[in-house]
Amino acid sequence: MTLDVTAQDTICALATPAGLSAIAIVRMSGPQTRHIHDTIFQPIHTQNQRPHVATLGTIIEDDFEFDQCISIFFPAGQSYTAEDSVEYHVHGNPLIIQRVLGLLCKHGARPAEAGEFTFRAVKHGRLSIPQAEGVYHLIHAKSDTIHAQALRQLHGLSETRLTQARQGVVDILAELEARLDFPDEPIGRADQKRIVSQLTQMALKLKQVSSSADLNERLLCGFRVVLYGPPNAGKSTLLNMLSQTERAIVHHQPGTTRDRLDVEMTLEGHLITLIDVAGIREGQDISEVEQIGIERAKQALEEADMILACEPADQPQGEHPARRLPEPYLKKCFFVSTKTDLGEAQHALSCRHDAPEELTTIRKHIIKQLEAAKDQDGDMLLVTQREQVKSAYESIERAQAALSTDMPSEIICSELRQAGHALDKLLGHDLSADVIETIFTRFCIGK
Ligand SMILES: Nc1nc2c(ncn2[C@@H]2O[C@H](COP(=O)(O)OP(=O)(O)O)[C@@H](O)[C@H]2O)c(=O)[nH]1
Ligand SMILES: [Mg+2]
Repeated sequence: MTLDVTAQDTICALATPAGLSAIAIVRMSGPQTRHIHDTIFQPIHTQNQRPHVATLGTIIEDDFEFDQCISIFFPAGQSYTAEDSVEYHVHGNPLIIQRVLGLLCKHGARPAEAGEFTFRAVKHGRLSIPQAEGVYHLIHAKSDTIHAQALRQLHGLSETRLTQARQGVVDILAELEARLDFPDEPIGRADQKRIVSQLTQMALKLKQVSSSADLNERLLCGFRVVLYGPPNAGKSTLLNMLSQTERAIVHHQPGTTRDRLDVEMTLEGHLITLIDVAGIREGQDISEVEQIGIERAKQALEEADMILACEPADQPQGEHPARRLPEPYLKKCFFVSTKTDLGEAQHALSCRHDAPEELTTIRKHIIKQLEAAKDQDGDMLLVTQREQVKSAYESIERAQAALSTDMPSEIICSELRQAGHALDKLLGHDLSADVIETIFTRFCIGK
């Protein structure tokens, strides 16, 4: 589906889940809303429905009553989409819902595409893209962390670093362009040293947002913890204990786990995905199926945010397969002694399948790693359009290089404009208008 940026028509959709419910909400938005609403809705206690006020009435056509319901009318400029909009709180019978939607369409509305109400809110400047993504995550959040972030984002609180960087772009562009465009005005020379330091700050802010976005996306999908080790180390047992489920098959026969198993759980409000995989071993007697399982286990490491390397206390302490992993993986490893009731524990983290306090230690450790991995100042940003942020900081870095090598101002301005446009795509502002305004207010050009 592609949403039509130029769409001027009126859309309608069910805003609540399909199926039976006490109340269902049908929404409509667009220029024909007022007309369609006046045609099909008759208030019961009043002649004139007031905006934003829940009003009891009937949905009626040709004397046929569809439902008695509440409607709320939001005039253009004061609605979610910025267009005339209305909500009908009808009785939640699919038959009624279909009839109401059918009636709206008969009078000129059309069924909305998925996400189209929020898309219109962005198109009309009511929401920035990060705010719209906040709305998405508010609906889809599976953990307290993401829920809290979604709200911050909806309120626009997570855009600080982006808006600060953009403001920097506007200010510097105004300074440089004022001198280019109005050479006869007595503006003086630009303070090159200050601009370089400003650019450094801006590039840093954007780099932080861009690099944190990767990890934040991980937090969104669940911080991934892979249980890794030899067969029969108690990995599947540990997964069941941590997730308090019986999802993984546990058996004394080595090689029981073959397919990868992902189990989602929340830990102190964070979404965690525990990943159980086949045990790693080498030898002639490995079947083809077991070998495929081992390969999948190794592949799972590529996605791991943390590797719980399980080292069984009851097996001869040879070299643990995790110790042979390349450095980037090794850094993510935490060695846990498992089956500690059967032998000497080797590591600070240990686990016996019936020892809750040891499991608590492991849980705390996972949280510690997750907290350490999060964006340090906590100002995470959940955006799918990360390439805009990346492209903005790359342009700023090029502008900085151009300035340091005394390139003409035109080149620096062109890079800054690219950075500004990339940020505008996210934040929905108008760079040119802001630069012109800044030039005229700051430098009093033309007086
Ligand atoms: N005594 C003891 N046995 C355990 C412990 N953890 C797991 N086991 C047993 O070890 C065997 C292998 O466990 P499993 O979780 O399937 O190991 P995996 O191959 O690493 O997934 C099973 O018979 C488990 O019951 C433990 O802490 N103590
Ligand atoms: Mg297993």
